[in-house]
Amino acid sequence: MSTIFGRKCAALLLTAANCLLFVPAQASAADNLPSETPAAFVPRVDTFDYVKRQVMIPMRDGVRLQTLILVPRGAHRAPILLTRTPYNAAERNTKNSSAHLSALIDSTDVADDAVLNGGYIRVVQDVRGKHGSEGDYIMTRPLRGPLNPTAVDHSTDTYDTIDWLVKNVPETNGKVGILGISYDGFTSLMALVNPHPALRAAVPINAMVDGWRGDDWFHNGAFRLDSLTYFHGQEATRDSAVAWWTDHYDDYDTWLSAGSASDMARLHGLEQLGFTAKVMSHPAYDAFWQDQALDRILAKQGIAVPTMLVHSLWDQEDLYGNLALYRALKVQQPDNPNLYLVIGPWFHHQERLDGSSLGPIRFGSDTAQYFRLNVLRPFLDHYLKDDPAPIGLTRVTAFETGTNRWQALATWPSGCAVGCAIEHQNLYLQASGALRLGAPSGAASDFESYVSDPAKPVPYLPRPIHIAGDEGEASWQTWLVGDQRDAASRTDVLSFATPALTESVKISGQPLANLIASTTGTDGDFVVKLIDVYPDEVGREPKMGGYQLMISADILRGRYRDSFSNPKAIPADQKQVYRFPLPAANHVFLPGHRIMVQVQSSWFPVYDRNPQSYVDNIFFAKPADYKRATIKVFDGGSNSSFVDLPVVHAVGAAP
Ligand code: PG9
Repeated sequence: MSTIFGRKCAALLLTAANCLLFVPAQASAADNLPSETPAAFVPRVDTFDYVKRQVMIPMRDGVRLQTLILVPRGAHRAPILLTRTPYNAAERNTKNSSAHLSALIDSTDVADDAVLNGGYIRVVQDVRGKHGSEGDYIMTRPLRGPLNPTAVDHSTDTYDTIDWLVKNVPETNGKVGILGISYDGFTSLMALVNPHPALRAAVPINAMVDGWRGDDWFHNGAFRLDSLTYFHGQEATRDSAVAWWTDHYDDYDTWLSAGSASDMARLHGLEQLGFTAKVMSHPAYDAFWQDQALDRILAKQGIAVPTMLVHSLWDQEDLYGNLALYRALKVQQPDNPNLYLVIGPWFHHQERLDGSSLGPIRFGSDTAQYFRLNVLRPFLDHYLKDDPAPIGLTRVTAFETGTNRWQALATWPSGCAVGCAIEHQNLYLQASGALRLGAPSGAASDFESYVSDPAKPVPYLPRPIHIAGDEGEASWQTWLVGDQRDAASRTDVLSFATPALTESVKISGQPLANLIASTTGTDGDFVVKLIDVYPDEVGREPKMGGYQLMISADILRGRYRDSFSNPKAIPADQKQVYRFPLPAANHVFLPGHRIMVQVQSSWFPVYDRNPQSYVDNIFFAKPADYKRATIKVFDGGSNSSFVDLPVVHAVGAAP
């Protein structure tokens, strides 16, 4: 660059200050108006209470991953908290430009307390193929092996990253913890496969563990339509900058008018994305899904790093994974010294936000803050600090809903710390909408019926459903606690309820749906919802009068009733058993409340519509395949459908 300083002034031997005022008469046009922008501006950051470094860390295959490192100023022998994300590390932690770390590590970061008050170094990295990182993006990239023939995966990338961090961040004590929510929970779990020796703690929160069984993509074979918008956001571009478009205000109309999931995918050009084709060619639970399910993988190899699994009871995205993993690990090693579990009354990722309420359900205290300060922080400090305090936590910390209290437990599910036992009891669906704990009554031929029409599927929220934008986002987050009265008043939803309870009923663990049903179709979905019905009027909370709160609910695609990997048509008009576990609950139905079970055959547009006539692959169902069907749910004598409840009973002292 040619500057006045460089040429004219130097000749005149003027000081820089004088030179600024000197305008040579004979200067050429090019020399006259130099850029006012320096070649490289050096920002002044020495007053900041932190040091920020943005580095490209090389992986074993030469690909470099963009990594943001935030070090509290003056940190010395500080542990590192690492998160690996597809959601833009730089955007997440530098969107606020401030001299204060507290403005960068805000409520979007579940680790804020540890970093701001505990002196941890915060590191956030873009996974390969996303945002500032190099390399190829593969959705939830499977481990090296048959599904991933390359030499790299999230396990190796985490290993290489930790190796670099402990060698290149002078302020660290060499101990690293990994934590993250959802996708970042998945990457935290991947770090546990062949872990780096410096990895001393992991906190996978609401992690995606098995995309088919009950996390983001499917539940028991029913496809979650919003997955398509996610594929689009993640895979269309590296920077996730192309927006998904809609053509109706009401999502119900948007998805219904599109047709099948593959029709919608085509409408948005999703055949260009690698993962769309993979998902659509694996509708059943085959090796593609089984071999990347992290509960299976980690149960085989065990976990050698202290790990705190965190589960949300009303997780609208990853309701299955962490508890499935906990179960699998307990089977493999019942007294695993490295395993902790937290169960909280939250929606997906609410752990980092305010946890005083979920929709209209109030918990009497900020449960998320309690988790962050009293559970997460002691765990991290114990395993990552140099001179750790005793951990002071039991193996399981669970929030009991209904009574709204934290429980310190030895294992899950256990109901209470001492003095109780779990006894499975069947809650029988009975004629005229009755529901009964104990022996069923009536004749084996009794049934209730409804017509399930794919042209008018049951909406999962009252219409219009509009999830885009902040307001809509709130209804997505809270939909699992949405009032089920709208559903109860439809003719294609069956409701069965107990009388008002005279004493409380406490459940802990997974209820199990056991429907005995027939359909005039050759395929069909079954949704079973276990509901707490509030008393008709509620003094302090009048709007909760009669509220129907889902405690546990899920869907089963009928073709998978006997085998998740080998679907088969349903013989029309023949009784079949549809038996499937519902999500875990830790709930007390209080006196005056009623227990309700609802049964329906669609939940739209969270789940794609079952055409109700058997086709080879529902992703490609044609308009003519979608048929009305009459469903009979049997509810008498030996054919009574039921929900098996894990009921907690006092043994000796009250629980
Ligand atoms: N539930 C989201 C997700 C996780 C893993 C794979 C795909 C989606 C998330 O919130 O990150």
